[in-house]
Amino acid sequence: NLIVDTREGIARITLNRPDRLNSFNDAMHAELRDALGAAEDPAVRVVVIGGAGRGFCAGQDLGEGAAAGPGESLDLGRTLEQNYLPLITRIRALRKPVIAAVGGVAAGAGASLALACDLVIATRSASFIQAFSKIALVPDAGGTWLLPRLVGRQRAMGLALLGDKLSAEQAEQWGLIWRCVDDAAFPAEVDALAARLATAPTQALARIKQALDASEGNDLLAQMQLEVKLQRELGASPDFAEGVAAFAEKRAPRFSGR
Ligand code: LHQ
Repeated sequence: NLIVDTREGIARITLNRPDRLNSFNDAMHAELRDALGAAEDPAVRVVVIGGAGRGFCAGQDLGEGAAAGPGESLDLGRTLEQNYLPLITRIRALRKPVIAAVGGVAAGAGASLALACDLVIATRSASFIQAFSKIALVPDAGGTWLLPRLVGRQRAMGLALLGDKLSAEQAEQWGLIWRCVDDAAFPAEVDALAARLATAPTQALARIKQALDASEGNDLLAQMQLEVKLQRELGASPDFAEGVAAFAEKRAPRFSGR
């Protein structure tokens, strides 16, 4: 259900159930948890999550057993607690950038997965669908938290209440995603972005991620105090020494990620 390829500091994770638009079953969740665990290895400096075939991810697999039959009840909360909460928290906690490479539709919890990543790059033909309300559910896997923070209350409301398809171009204009690129250029653009981040000062990137995430709950003073702590740590890092030396010597830095 998953293809993992780790080389040159880049862990590429591909959701691989293309005939179901890479929707999640328990097995794919378990494999993704393992892959993200393995990506904690310091040799991995950036993670790319993409989808096989024409879609990114259509959220929860709505096949067999997805809804209760007459007189039955089904605990969707348990699926979220066991699968989606650990997935999203793992991505946010990972001390390196995680890129969502969205080469097609991202729907339901598949959209939440993409939006929980640190940078989202998409093909021009890709789209984002808050499909939840269409099947009488609420955006989950962090959706109700992520959406208003990314695009504001009004656009979040419109997306979540109506569940219409949002084009990648509109998503970029709204700030829901980082960039959308022409379909033909997409693989090269994803590679270039990943390679750039894989040769960047990883410890600094990890702390940038930590600080931006912490800002959601901090006031200005608390946030500046966090910056003091993080900058103090980074001041002792080999990559900071290398960055300053490279600047003085007017050459490109060679960051080790330490
Ligand atoms: C699928 C799926 C899918 C199975 C396409 N499952 N087969 C929910 C419940 C429990 C707890 C946790 O949280 C959640 C959160 C959620 O994620 S709820 C939202 C779940 N996702 C959706 O509601 C999206 C459902 N899919 C669609 O609306 C469409 O497939 C989209 C708009 C994404 C794409 O449309 P098309 O490009 O027209 O493709 P398609 O519909 O023809 O799909 C291709 C195949 O993939 C098709 O199978 P088939 O055998 O007919 O070729 C679909 O049945 C299958 N597929 N999504 N989620």
